[in-house]
Amino acid sequence: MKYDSLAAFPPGFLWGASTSAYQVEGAWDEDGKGPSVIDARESYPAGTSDYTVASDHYHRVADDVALFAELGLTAYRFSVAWSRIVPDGDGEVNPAGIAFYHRLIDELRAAGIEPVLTMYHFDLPQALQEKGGWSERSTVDAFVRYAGILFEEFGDKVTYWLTINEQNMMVMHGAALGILPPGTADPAREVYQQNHHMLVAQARAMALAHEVLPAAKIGPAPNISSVYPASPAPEDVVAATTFSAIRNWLYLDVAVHGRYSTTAWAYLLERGWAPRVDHGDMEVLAAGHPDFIAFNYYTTHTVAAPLGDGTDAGDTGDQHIVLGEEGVYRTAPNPYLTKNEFGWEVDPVGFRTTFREIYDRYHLPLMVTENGLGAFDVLEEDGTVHDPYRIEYLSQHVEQMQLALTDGVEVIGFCPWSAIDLVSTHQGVRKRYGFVYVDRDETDLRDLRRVRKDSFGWYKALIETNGEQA
Ligand code: BGP
Repeated sequence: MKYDSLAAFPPGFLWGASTSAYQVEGAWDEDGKGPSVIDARESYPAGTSDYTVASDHYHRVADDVALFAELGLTAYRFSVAWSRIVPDGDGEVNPAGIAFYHRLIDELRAAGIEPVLTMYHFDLPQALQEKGGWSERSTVDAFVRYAGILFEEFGDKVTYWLTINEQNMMVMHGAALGILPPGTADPAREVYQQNHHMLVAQARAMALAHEVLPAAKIGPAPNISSVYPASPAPEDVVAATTFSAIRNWLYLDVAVHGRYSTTAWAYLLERGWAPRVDHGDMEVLAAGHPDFIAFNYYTTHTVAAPLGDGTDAGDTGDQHIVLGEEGVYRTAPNPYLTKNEFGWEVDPVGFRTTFREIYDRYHLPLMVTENGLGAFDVLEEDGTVHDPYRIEYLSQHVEQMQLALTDGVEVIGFCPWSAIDLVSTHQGVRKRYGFVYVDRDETDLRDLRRVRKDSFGWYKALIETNGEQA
């Protein structure tokens, strides 16, 4: 379909940007914060920094929000560190942690920026992990209690709530993202039990939000992307639909409809990984309704039928590069796509397809909570940072988002990753995503100075014109 003209972004469209607590805040053990699984991680990829200081946002929150205001953001998506609010996950509440997020939210509101709050972004309190983490039902209760604390404290200041960031990536890459203790027997079986518990926790949190905050809007925030068959061979198409069910719909079907995707459930049964579903769980799942769907999008995936010869499977430890699963699907190169410096395929058109797939399936408003390009940005001697590659990536994705809007998809916001440079999940500080450069490297914190990149000016102009690209 080719349109003569594209639909305009609606008034009030949320032009945002995203971060997460452990990647940006630092102050990992200050003011009563408890350790999270991220802080307790034993090792980091060779040569990369830990998260103890990150971008030092905790100490620079007012200055950072001033920059976001200058950028013109109308929304800012951030996460609350669970262990800042409840240091051991389910015990006493930490008033200093609460105060920090009040300060952040108040600064945002004063600047006219809509807060979009993620309740949990990979950083489970370590104390809960030591008690079994998401394998235990008690973690479900702890999450719902934590959600209740957030609703009570921030409910009159926050409209948009996200439950769990990229639950699907935590499940599919549990070892990489730290939810599975090393040495877990039968990790895949365990991780799908954890997944079920997270789904129950999410449904209860959504129901609670609607009970105590009638005006709130709450939704899940998985990473969703279209899956292409490597060829029109029917077997490749089956592999692609299987992978899409396992990767995408398993999570959203439960969040929206309160039931598992048929294909995903068949896969879990066949593998012997179907979770134990307790009496009452399905009712709980059915009672949790999202008001919108948030999703993160970086790339698409292309898969072929498995060969079943022992070579289908692999795992790079990077959630954006999938290498297949023995007997289920195998990855295939997509000759139509280029790759970024980290081997992730770049697919703006796939963004539009992903929008359509989600919207046609659920008919709920969509908010993009991550999309962006990681790169080795350079701070020039004259204090500038030129990132034309990021501008190109984002403008192509905005164009496809506008096409999706024109297709009739209800898109309510776009929050690229990331508002400011932060510590990446896989490649440390060097891999940068922000509109604002943070002057530090892996080991040398230098002055952590903030520098506006060229993309800062580009995004500011885009927001000022409500998405009209030059
Ligand atoms: C998403 C995570 C983010 C962020 C992003 C980029 O999966 O939700 O926290 O890390 O990916 O990934 P990376 O930092 O590995 O480049």
